[in-house]
Amino acid sequence: MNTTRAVSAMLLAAVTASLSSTSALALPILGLWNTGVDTGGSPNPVGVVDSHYVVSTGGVIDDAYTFSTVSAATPHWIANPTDARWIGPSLSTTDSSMLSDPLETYFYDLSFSLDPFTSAWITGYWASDNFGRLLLNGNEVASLGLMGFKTLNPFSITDSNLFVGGLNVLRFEVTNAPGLVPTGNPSGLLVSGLLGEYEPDTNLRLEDTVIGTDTTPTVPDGGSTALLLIAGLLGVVYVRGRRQS
Ligand SMILES: [Ca+2]
Repeated sequence: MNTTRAVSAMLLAAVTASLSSTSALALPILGLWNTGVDTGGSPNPVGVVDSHYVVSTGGVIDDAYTFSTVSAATPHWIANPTDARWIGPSLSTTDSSMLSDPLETYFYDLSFSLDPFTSAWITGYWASDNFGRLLLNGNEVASLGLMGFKTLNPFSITDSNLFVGGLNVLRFEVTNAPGLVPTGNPSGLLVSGLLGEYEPDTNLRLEDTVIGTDTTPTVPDGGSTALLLIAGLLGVVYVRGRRQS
């Protein structure tokens, strides 16, 4: 591709981006994985270590294993849905009713990145054994009680101010409470139907990538911005063409 054709392609991309900036264009937030799934999003077999959530307790990184909810160890947990699996700090591939986890708070962190955006939101369902707190970038957005394991509970994060450009951390904080009966007392987390979208800040992208060093604040104006870009890029095409000719 010669220089003129390359600049023409840039021109087309700039116009397309400018036109799209005047309407809502929602893109999926990548990296929002349900618990207990593989790299393709399919549920893992029992005992497999979750590869998406970074789990820690007491500042120490731990593994979170995939659970079966037909085990005698977890008879009170809501059944695994089709798109996710319970995960927890203990490996449980046997039908033991005495599985117990320490009375600790377990942090399940899921990280994702966002380009510059104008709005963003996340929805999903979760269950926890026992108490649960859900935080986005350190801000609590939902919580579950002692019996948080009995149902899949919906949540939504719609306050765009809680999201940041760059790295975001969605933290599921699960605290195992003392057991009520003298049997096992497991802890675990289930996240299902996790989805998110964001509307990219196309004006910011255009100014950053095309105009470059101009940091003067501008009032968003799709029409005049497009005309300035077209005029500027056509000038580049003309100058390049003159040099080549
Ligand atoms: Ca428990």
